[in-house]
Amino acid sequence: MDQDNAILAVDIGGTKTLVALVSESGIVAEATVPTRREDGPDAWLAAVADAASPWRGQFRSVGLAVTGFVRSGLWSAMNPATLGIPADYPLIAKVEELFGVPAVAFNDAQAASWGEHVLGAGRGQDMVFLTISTGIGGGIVLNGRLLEGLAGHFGLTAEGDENVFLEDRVSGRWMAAEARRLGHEVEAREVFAAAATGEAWAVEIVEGSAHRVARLCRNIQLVLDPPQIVIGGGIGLADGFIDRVRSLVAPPGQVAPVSLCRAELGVHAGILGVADLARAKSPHAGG
Ligand code: BMX
Repeated sequence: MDQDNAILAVDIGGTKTLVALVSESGIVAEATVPTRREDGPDAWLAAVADAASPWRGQFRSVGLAVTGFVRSGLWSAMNPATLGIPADYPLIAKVEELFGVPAVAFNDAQAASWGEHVLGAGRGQDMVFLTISTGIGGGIVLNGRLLEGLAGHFGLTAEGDENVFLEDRVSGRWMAAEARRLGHEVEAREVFAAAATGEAWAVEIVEGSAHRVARLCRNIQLVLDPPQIVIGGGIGLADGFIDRVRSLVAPPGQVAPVSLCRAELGVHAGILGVADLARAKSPHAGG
């Protein structure tokens, strides 16, 4: 491994945090820790430092892919229900102090889009990426360029005429809450398992979520008409979910089909994407 050119890549999501040492040829080592939602960002970063301690001195910069909004090195929640990040948390400054190397930060789904564009299902093509997990994140690659800022925050679009975010009616969190409302104390994973055996309450929840994702895909197509929409995330990749979305996405009478495909990099899209972005932002002196 070219140690001088390795990146410590970190993906902080609303449920778990993935920490990896990534060289130019791929992932060298990785660890997953839970994102302890109540503990706050100092504790989340301490857990990252702990997980990365075996790799001290082996990376030249840190790439962060984080749920929420990042601008000028400051990190904030868009939807505190996905993760309660305090407003304008000085993410880059804290990470640079913690690790003593430069850091870059991107939204988690935007980083994952870039990963899928460079190495995965969207290789070499323009694409829209959707990750359906704790929330719904997204990213847009147009003319080979990743759109940054708010672009791709599809989960925060309004749902119906209610004053709620789309992701609050689709995501894993919503599925578990809906199951509880219907008398089943289970997580999203178990909702899928029950739906697969035909339990009506579970089928209804999965269908409801898939229906709203299908409508979102149709709207994305009407705005951007990307060659493909790549779907990832724990819910997005759950058995049968994409097939359900596909069957709902093109009601009769509508013209062009939406091209949906599965993300190829799975949980690694964010860390692979952000490692590539970190490398591009601070090219190694030697090349
Ligand atoms: C929310 C928002 C996005 C994020 C998406 C997926 C917050 C904290 N997050 O829409 O920035 O990309 O969730 O996040 O406002 P994940 O945690 O489900 O991966």
